Amino acid sequence: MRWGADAARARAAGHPLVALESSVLAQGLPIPANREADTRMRTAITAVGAVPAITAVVRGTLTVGLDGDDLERFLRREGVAKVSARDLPVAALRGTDGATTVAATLSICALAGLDVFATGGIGGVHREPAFDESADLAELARTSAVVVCAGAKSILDLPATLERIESLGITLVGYQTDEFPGFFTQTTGLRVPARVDTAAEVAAVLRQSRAMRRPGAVLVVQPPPNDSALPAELVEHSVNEALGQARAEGVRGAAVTPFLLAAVERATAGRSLRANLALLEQNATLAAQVALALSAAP
Ligand code: PSU
Ligand code: MN
Repeated sequence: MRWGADAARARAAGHPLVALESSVLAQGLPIPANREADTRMRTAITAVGAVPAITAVVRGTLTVGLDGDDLERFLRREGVAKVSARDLPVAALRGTDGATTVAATLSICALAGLDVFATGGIGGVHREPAFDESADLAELARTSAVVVCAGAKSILDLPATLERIESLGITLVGYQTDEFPGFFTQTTGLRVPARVDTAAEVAAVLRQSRAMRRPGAVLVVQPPPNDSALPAELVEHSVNEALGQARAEGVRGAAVTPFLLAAVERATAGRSLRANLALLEQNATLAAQVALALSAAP
């Protein structure tokens, strides 16, 4: 494992770190919005007083704190593969440049001892075929960390995803909300089992979970910010269009999520992209606050 200079310094000094994934930069968002996402998330975390650490596989080396020329290569997506948790061993063996999904990032968090991770939306159960379930859920079930997100992407089957989160024993809390947000939308009509209102409370939930030796994550969901969230009807319509295109083109496997996100972006004339950037930034801020709360005395 390699630590970037800033991340290594933070770890040595005991400063709070926030892990970030790299798949959202190399696959999830288009160029140049991916660079904007990187800047906004890192700036947000730094503003709170924590240190951002992007995870990645850099030429086969698991990395915490992707930076410099390596980060540039990922932002320009020159030969960068999407890497989930199960892909890590082969990527390491082959010397691959791999952008880490939520699942892969969680594996690296466990190895590196990172407690807090901010992302946009987790993967979940796809609408079709329903057996296409993101490995993000299984890794959430076996990685003890706080994961801040805006729910699961609206391209997924959200009720089914919520059921799987329950089955897998993943602790789920809404941040200042009683609802499971829909990533692009604030409301879904689906309820979360518990609500928390402060970052300190989130930190306390992780401490409880660890005291009980629960193996899994504390998944914190926060709705996208008011001024950029999309109306549910627009998202529903766009997702249906995107699913039709995916079906027509026979898109499968790891390519499905990036394909659907790009199709929704086209169908919403870029509004989904603005929402995506805003919620990534907001999640980064909350994750940094949680990291600070965790590093303070309980
Ligand atoms: N959320 C986004 N953009 C993304 C993803 C999530 O806004 O690109 C990525 C994350 O890395 C997530 C992955 O872990 O999509 C899920 O992919 P899959 O369904 O193939 O597991
Ligand atoms: Mn899949």
